[in-house]
Amino acid sequence: MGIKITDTVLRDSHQSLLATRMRTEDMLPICEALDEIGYYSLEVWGGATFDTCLRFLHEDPWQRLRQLKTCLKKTPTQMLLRGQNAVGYRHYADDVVIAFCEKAVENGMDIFRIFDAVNDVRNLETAMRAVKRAGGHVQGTICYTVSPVFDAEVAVQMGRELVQMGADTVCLKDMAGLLDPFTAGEIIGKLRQALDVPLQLHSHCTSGFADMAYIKAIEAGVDIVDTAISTLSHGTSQPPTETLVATLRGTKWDTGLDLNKLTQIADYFAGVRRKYEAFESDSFGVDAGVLIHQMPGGMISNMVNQLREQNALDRLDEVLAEMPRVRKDMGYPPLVTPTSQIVGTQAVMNVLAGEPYKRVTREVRQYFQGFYGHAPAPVNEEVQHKVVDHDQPIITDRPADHIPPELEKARAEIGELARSEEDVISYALFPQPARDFFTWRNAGAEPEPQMVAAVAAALAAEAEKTRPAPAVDGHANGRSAWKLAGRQRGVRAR
Ligand SMILES: [Mn+2]
Repeated sequence: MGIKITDTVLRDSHQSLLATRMRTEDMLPICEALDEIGYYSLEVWGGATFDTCLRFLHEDPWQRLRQLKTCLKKTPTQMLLRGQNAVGYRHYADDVVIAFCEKAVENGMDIFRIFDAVNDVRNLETAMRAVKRAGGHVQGTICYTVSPVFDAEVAVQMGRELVQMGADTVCLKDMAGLLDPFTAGEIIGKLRQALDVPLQLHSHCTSGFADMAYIKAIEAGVDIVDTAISTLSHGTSQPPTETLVATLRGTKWDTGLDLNKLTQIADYFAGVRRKYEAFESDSFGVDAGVLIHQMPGGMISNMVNQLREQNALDRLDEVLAEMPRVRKDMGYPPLVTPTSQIVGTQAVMNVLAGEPYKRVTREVRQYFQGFYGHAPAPVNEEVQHKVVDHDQPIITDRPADHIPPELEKARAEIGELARSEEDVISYALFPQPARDFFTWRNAGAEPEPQMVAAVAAALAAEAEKTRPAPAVDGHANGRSAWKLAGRQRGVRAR
């Protein structure tokens, strides 16, 4: 059976390489050609793209989806959904998650890759059920992580649960590029034996493993892999589409895709990439450091920013040593948005405060209270006792059962500014960025022209040099005038 390909060029590849800044205007002209390739799917939407549309690009993410769907007549659209976090950074009430999934299907989304940051399947239930009911394809997701409590057996167990819950396909998602080739072969092989549904693999080239891991996974029986068109591949992005197509040509895994057609697409995106050059991350090629510290690239740059803010960059080594201890205390969560930021920030606080958990973030308190779900391993009870207020209960049931409905409250709050149900959902997910966007849109403004943004960025850059701002997504890890200005606008908007 030929290997099927999901191209990430419209989502993860520009999230990884260009700080998620690619605009719809740069996607639409190539959609007809993309539609002719014969991809399994095109990944077009996710948390960071949704957020960036509202926050930085002054674009309506729903409109982007509708426009893409109009041009992609044959190729299924695919998105990444953070389970109960939908496309945001916290657990939302069930009514928001359900409304989001229903409207996403209605606006043209076909395949939903649904994951949870701590691999707690209860956090996937509502989204999976809503997508199924709306007629979408549910891809249940296992987040790959390197830890003493994650292995092929754990992955198989989770895969079985996902299929029982109705997953049409199962994805092994390696968000940090930590999956080495032989482990990939082992896990995919065991999943293949245990599950009857198609298997997909998603990885990143950050450490240099991914191209090799894909081959071992293909030998072990994976059905679909995520690649990026060559001109937006490698680095922290996915392996190049064309190289895999050429590699498999003439074998039993032949993708059947046409290299000449792919070349035209690669040429087009070479031009697009130049347009967003200022957003390019500073790291090129292989980050071998990942092989040692096993942390996602964006996580380290966030910790560096936080230390720089406190004038404590010289303590980075202590923070790097503290991070695994915090992760152990927290029961070895996979390091993916938002857990990567939660663990990283706490490691910084532990070092700077001179005493572990003397100061904790709200997120850490909630995590130890159970509001992110079951950690993969038991949390450190001593730490739990220290950080959770004594009058606060520790919850062990599904976290979203503790969140009252939110949609009607959001509708009342945003009032006339919302023009559609989609607007209400955008507001429920990202209150301030959505309100700012609606206000700006109602003023009759056009999408922010790129050149104006560039000039503003250059002017702001000097003042920005000493002030780090929070990264919007886990992959963006460089510094440039563009990125700083974008973040600065985001910070102001909050
Ligand atoms: Mn990814």
